[in-house]
Amino acid sequence: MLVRDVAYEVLNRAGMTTVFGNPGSNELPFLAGMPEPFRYVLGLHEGAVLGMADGYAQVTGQPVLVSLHAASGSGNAMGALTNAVYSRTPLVLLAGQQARPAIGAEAMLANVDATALAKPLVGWAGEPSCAADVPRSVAQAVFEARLRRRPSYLSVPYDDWTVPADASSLAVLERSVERSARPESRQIARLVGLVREARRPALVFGGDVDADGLFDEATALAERLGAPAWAAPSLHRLPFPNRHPLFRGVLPAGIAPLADALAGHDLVLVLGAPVFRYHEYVPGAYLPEGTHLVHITDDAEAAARAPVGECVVTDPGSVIGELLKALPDSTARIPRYSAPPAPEPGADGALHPEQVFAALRETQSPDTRYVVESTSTNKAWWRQMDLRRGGSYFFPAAGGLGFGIPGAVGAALAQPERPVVGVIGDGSANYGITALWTAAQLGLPVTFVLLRNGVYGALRWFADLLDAQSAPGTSIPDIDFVRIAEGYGVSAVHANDLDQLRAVLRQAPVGPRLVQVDTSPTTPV
Ligand code: TZD
Repeated sequence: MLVRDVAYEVLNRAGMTTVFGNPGSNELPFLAGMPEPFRYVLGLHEGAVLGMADGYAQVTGQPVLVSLHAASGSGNAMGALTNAVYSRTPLVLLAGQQARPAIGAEAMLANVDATALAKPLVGWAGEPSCAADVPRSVAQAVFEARLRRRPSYLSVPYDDWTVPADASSLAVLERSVERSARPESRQIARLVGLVREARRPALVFGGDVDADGLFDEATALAERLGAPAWAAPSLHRLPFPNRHPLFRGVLPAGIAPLADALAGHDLVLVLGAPVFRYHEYVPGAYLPEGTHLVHITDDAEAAARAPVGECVVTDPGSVIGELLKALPDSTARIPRYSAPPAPEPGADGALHPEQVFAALRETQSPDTRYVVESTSTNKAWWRQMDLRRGGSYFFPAAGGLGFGIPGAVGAALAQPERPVVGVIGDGSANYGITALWTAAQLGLPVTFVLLRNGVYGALRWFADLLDAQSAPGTSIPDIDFVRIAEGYGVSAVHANDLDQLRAVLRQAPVGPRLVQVDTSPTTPV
């Protein structure tokens, strides 16, 4: 056996047989030994490669290998990596390194100081000290990604892969590493006491709740308490049915408005989110007067850096389960799900984004996964959508554009049974556009709804907020996504009115398709 045979066996046993990559010379000796049942998904740019892997891993919940070309490929993936860090996606980035004897003299394609390159984004970065240590290092990268719920980075010199494996390195194949951290009974007792004593408790759920498959449990907890529920700010996955009568929406992402939203609640229980991922800087008190915040997360770093609150670092699912066991049913009657309002009308021959979203709600299966990267349409989106199933909503977790199209492709590849719709702004589309080609090559039945407003709408809104209206570079007229999509092999249509849009959306896609819609400007808040 060669070193690479052992490495592939490590990956195989970890269930990591779908590899996303873009190859270069340093990676060829590894890729040349790829055995059954591995499959290599080629992306044309590393940003798209990483975004596809992120979408895939978020849907499967398992680590995914990303093969990158040395420093340049890693660099191209870096923007997309910021999203994977904040969605806590367990990616393993494997970067091809020059041959060992050529690294020191910095031959072309030497990844100089490779372990520093992806820091501080990755949780762990390594380069094996010798070929014999490669299989163990691959296993370590996988375990690190899974245990930390954060991407890891491994640089491997290409001459290592074809060295005969050291017999002792086979021991790594028998390893398993699991974590189990349940809350202690005294911690549960304190929480139950706090909740029981609270006069007006409120719940805040984060993306981890959806990632951990706790969507229905979160709903059950809110109903049990009869307590209002918010989604944590800067949301990347929806943890709660958005038209549920107890749902109050996504918390605002400024310090002062977030505190205002929670006014009147003596206890706020935050589960599966940082406290908090703010965005626009609006200073103020972190919490309203008289509000006590309890934070439950398995993310020790998020716990340590939070500016406010009492935190228990443990598994949110266990806490929800224990609370459901301990708390009596609420006597409050839960009213019915609310109906969406009539959509806003468009202007100047363009549709309002609300009309587009209403058309999606009316025509798409309730099972649909939406991968959304349309930045000024946030308010319109939540006004019109009715999402009642876990795993229905994905957004770039660090706000780094380039996740939408690739993420939708990865999600569709991971679980073909659930339909996938990418809702993509005309600005956002350009950062991950090459993933259209991968979708076409794989024949994935993804629908991309391309909202063309001709501007970086969210930046116009931000410019108003920051009194920076004279900033250049926020207009992007004259991009024809129908022709671009067709160039990548994706069938595409320009829907000119609502009837045509609805008619197109009613047809089930056979392969990838793009629907370009001209939309009128709106604001995210
Ligand atoms: N580059 C990257 C990689 N990520 C970013 N977030 C930005 C630039 C800045 N940016 C935003 O934060 S929103 C936005 C940009 C350029 C505009 C996106 O335009 P869009 O959507 O057409 O997709 P809207 O609805 O017009 O805002």
